[in-house]
Amino acid sequence: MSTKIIHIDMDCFYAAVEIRDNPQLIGHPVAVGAAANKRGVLTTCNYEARKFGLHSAMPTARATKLCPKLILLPVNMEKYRQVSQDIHQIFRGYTEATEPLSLDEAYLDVSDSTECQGSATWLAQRIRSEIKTVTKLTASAGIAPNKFLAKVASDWNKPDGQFTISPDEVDTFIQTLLVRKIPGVGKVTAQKLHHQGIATCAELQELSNETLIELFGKFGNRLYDYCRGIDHRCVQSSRIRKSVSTEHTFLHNLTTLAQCEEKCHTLYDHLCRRLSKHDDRVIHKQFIKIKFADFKQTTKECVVVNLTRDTFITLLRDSVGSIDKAIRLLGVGVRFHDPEGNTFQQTLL
Ligand code: TTP
Ligand code: MG
Repeated sequence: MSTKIIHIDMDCFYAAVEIRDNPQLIGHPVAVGAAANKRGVLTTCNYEARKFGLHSAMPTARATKLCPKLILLPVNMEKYRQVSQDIHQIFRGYTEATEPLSLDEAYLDVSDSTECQGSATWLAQRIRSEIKTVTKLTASAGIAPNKFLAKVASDWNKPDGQFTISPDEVDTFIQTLLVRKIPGVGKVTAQKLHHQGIATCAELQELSNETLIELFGKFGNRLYDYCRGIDHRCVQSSRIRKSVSTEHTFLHNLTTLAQCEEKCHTLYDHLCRRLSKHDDRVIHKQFIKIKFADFKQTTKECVVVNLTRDTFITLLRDSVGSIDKAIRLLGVGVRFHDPEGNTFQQTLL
């Protein structure tokens, strides 16, 4: 199965939060940062302000010269942290394989996801739409076979857009990609390359690994791979996996218990296949997740000793009863004993 990575990044994050909370700012150039008289810089600015050439880290004094009508707001980290928690929670609702990069950005490995019929492009759309519903803010996404390309792609249709690079498009895409678009290539590296007459990845491919290492040290190795569209880095979730689950959104809503039970069996088989990768873990609970046609969601779980198919059927029956609302999504999963918590319990016993 091919690797599918989504990189999600909020649009002009701090500024967007401020504008959301004060709609009078809509349509005006807005920046968040420290005042010019404190020799401050902008942390970010909205897209209206970017039209004047403003950007993150620009001294506020210069920014107000370029854009005299700029509305400058102070940084309010508490607020951004709150929104950040919300979006990272949304990401984890789709996969535990999420790697937060900053308050407003993360990588998601969705290779195993069966949602959206396995389409990472649709999944990214759904995640962005959920972000919009929950936070009233927009995000952009890149979908690609590795982290490097996903990150490049999330910038492609910013703001409020997304871009997919499928595995068979990588070679063509990379040829014309400008080296300065490669994450980690700043002004200095880009200039060094320009002096060698190199502006695109196709041109960068002409340099040997040795030459690149000579020029850029360890980063040279990375560049050698990146300009070929290669990146073997895994999405590194810092969390210990707490659960494994699988779910499916149906093309046609389910309206009878019999239909749900049948789908439950298929999901169970898929779950067992996924669990084979985690046979060192002890299962603590089984749960079922149900999303109704009106997008309301419910989960029901119970403590178990052994994983059984019948437990899911019981949970299903308990949750939906006689089904008075059509069902658009069903999911089944297990929660593991926390390996450390487990040891603690054993010593207590
Ligand atoms: P970014 O995602 O780099 O920028 P952004 O979200 O403002 O804009 P874009 O639409 O291009 O993604 O950074 C996220 C937030 O981090 C940003 O809103 C403010 C903060 N930040 C700083 O404080 N200093 C910086 O130098 C940068 C780049 C960002
Ligand atoms: Mg951003």
